[in-house]
Amino acid sequence: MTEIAGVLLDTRHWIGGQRVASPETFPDHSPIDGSLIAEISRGGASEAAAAVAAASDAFPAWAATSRAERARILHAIADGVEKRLEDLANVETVDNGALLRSHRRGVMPRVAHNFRFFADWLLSLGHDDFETRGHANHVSWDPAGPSVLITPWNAPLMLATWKVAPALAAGNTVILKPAEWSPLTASLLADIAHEAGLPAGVLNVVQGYGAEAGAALVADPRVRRISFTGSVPTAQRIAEAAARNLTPLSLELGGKSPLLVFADADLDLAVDLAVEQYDNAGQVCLAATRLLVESSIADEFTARFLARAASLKQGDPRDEATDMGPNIHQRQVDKIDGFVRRALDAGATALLGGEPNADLGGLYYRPTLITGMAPDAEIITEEVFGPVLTLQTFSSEEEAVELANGTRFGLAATVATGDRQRAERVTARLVAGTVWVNCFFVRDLQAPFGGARQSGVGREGGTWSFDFYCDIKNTVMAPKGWQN
Ligand code: TXE
Repeated sequence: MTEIAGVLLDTRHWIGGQRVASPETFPDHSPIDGSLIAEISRGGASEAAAAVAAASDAFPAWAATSRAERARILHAIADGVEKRLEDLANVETVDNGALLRSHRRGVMPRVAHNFRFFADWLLSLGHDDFETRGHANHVSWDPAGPSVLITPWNAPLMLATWKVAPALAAGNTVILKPAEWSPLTASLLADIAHEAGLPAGVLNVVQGYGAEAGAALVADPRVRRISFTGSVPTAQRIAEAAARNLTPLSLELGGKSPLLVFADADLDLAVDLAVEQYDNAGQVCLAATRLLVESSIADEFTARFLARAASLKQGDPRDEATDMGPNIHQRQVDKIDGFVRRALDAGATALLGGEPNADLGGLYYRPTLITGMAPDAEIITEEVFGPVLTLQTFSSEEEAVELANGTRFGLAATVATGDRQRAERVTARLVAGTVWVNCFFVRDLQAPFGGARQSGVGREGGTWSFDFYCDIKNTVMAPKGWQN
């Protein structure tokens, strides 16, 4: 057991209802100060195979468990999350560096809600029955089988439970592989699920590197669903492995989302929306990192934005007064800084930031605003995944839409305008999985979530999650041929 943020944790895998160690471990560092906080079991092919075997063995009984009982256990897991909310929030903050106040008030309550929502959804899920020329036609949602869920480090437990909750509710068994940079709350989730009465083997957690544990899991032919959130190159590798077994997969990938600010917008609101994009130190797939502002208001918008952004307090994410914590890992900071350096070398200007915050140590990147780059510059077209926004101007609605749709991504878009008709015209033309108008990050689990273009394949949320995790079956019974 390891003590982290006052919480005792078991950092071994959780397979078939038991803690299992690997011969080797890997180090887990806190982004707050770079210190080593835990050694984690380093899974590979044999742990992956054992977890898939456990999930396969547990599947028939869990699939046959009544919906009412599955829903009851999911609610019990939500109760456990709420009971251990402080532990989860503290451990997550030390592990991934996101704000403690957000984990306490926003993220962890939503983790519990993920379980409650899908438990209730399961109970409301009907069967479709209709008649076809006298034949009884029936559609059912059958559990698909063992499901591999591979998750990233920017919102570890939140994104993991978006997948775990619907997969379990649907009657599937799960092998969760959390990101190696933030592996800890998955381990606590295994304890909570066990205490809630989830049978052994229904939820398994395999720790390890993507190229080892992750690659072995997605290549296993016994796996019936793969759901992944992460980067495009990793998604391509996973899709290749899935293609060999024709395993259905859902991919939630990166973005380069725009915020379109029209001259008729409420400028205070538009500035608030823009500054909000620095949340979680910019490590949010949905973040509207490209500010597209109508030329006539660009100077005033920029002045107000810079004044607001200057008041952001960067520092220890455990401090209530902090607005922006560190980035996850030195490798990520180097990557962010590389994007910024190359943009500046090519002639762009940093109106704000543009470097790590040397006062706080190398992992804290200053909130940055870049302008003066070509429309096809790397910093406009590639996901930076740090607190780096770009500013471009437009002179017509046509040009705004063209710029907004001008990348290979299509995860989200945000529009600030005071003109309802313009909102309707523009939103209809944006290529994005989610479009917000005069708001940002309003998420309802009933709504579909996912991306167009290279931002993903498939949708998560409500009925879309159930359709993905189930084998949907049509049964047709003739009115003849019966003996009783
Ligand atoms: O992601 P990876 P990384 C983007 C963001 C970021 C970049 C790189 O731009 O800068 O990705 O982040 C597992 N088989 N996003 O390198 O590699 C890995 O262990 C199976 C956007 O951390 O995609 C981890 O659990 N699994 C994003 C998970 O994949 C493999 C969130 C994600 O890691 C694997 C995170 C393999 N071969 C990063 N290789 C979003 N959409 O929100 C790695 N993994």
